[in-house]
Amino acid sequence: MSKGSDLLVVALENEGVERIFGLPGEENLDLVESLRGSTIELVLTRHEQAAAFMAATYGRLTGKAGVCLSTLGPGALNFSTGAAHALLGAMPMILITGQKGILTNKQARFQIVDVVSSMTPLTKMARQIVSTATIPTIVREAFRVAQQERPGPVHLELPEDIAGEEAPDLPPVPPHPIDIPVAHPAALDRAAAMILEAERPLIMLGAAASRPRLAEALTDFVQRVSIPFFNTQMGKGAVAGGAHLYMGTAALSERDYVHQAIDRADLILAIGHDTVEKPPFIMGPGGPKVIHFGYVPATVEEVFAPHDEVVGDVGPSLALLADRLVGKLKNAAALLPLHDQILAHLADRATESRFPLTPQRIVYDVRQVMPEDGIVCLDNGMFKIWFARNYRTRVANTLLLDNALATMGAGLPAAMMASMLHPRRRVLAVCGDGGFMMNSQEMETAVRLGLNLVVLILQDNAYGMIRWKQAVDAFADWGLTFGNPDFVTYAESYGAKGSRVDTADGLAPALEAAFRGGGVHLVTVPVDYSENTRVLVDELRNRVPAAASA
Ligand SMILES: Cc1ncc(C[n+]2csc(CCOP(=O)(O)OP(=O)(O)O)c2C)c(N)n1
Ligand SMILES: [Mg+2]
Repeated sequence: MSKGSDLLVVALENEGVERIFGLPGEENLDLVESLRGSTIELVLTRHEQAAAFMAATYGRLTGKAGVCLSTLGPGALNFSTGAAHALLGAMPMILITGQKGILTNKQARFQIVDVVSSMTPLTKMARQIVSTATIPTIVREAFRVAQQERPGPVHLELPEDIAGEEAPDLPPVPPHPIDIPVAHPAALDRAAAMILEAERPLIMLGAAASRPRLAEALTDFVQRVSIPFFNTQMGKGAVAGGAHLYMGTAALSERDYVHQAIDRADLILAIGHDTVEKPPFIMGPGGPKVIHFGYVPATVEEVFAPHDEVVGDVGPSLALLADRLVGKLKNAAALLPLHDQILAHLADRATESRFPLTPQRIVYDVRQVMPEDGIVCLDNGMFKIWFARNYRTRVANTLLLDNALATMGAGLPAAMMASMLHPRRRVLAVCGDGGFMMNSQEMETAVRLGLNLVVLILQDNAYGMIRWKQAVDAFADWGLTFGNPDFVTYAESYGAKGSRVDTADGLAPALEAAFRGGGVHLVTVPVDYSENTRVLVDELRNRVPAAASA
């Protein structure tokens, strides 16, 4: 005989789960005991939000659902932001929460909130487990739903009496192979005809282009057709070795240098675009035609309404499309002449020796110390726009950012997960002084786990991005500054190392030394955000829209 929690753990092992991230409460103790005798490691965090961000990042980087665990009420509610991050970001994840007994309950309403209802709008599926007999199927179904396109979070609530209830040793349900259908030949023929007719085609790689299983096929497609491409923020790095075809990243919705190419294009092949992202460009009458390529159909928005779509397993579908195009594309390179001039703007001031450092210089220095396969995980703040625009990526999923929920606080947990999955690669978290402090307690977790990880904090003593928007909108500079701990001492108090950059040329050596030293190392650098307005407002405002000058 087993008990409910044993069946759950066997079902998780059956799904290949190796780790669960979380912070248990007394309602989870049967489950914790079942985990003790299992092959699954319990990774304790210091806040449930960080556990959820880690599980989400596991899902994002592997395509397999990451698993996190919390108690009922307060702990479960701390999962909310992580669930939303995974839902909007299409990251497969299973959230398991406890609950008081549902058959008998001697604690009245103590700590009880309706967690399943709170999770319903934040997940693809939210279910309470009401009987041990259903555990094998419900877990299999949870993983199927979480991992199937479009991936996302699934919530399972395990009440403590069901967890502790005796149950027969039911076998888990084995996962069955799933092949996603390839696009219909009629859709491929239609798309091929549109592309062959286009005079100035351009490829856009969106968030779904970064699915781990797509990297090779996408690179292959772009190289076979040789059409220049740009990417959205979350599509960054999806194509390897395409430097000569890369036209930039659309971190703003209009007027940026990359929009010189977008505005001139007459056809955009939007591969894996997900409208959860801040729009990479605004569709309107007279603009380019758009074909959506995706695992799932396009959503239609005020700013995005594709003219055609090719739905199906993206990699194999693109291979079939390339078969129809190769050797017949006369205009593939039409927009390429814009390449050098667009990218030249991004190099502007990248090596300037000003102190505090400009965001351009910080991005440049980070790129110098990160190998091609190094992984940079961004928190949310002003620097995200700079990294998205200026940081060049050559390997899939080497710049992880959240341009969907765009939550602060995920940078450090995401980097911790990346470091656990790729212990031999350099991993850097880049955080503002605001976002870092939202989950800085996880420095303890990172040290306890013995991770190799560098955390770069950009210090402006402010919620800089909001302060910038305040200035752009001509509001008074008010209410958005704060004080900080001494970050070096703060890092040291966790048993991590810390260093402070206090010269313009000090950042790259400090990062290099931190990586060579190993362990968890925090580097703090003051940032000069006056460039935000000089470049992102004044300079771009004066740029003549390409369509007008074409
Ligand atoms: C959880 C959460 N709270 C608030 C916001 C709104 N917000 C976006 S960026 C930002 C400021 C970030 O400050 P910091 O981390 O210091 O980065 P900076 O912009 O100063 O570089 C805020 C408050 C958010 N995205 N997420
Ligand atoms: Mg700040």
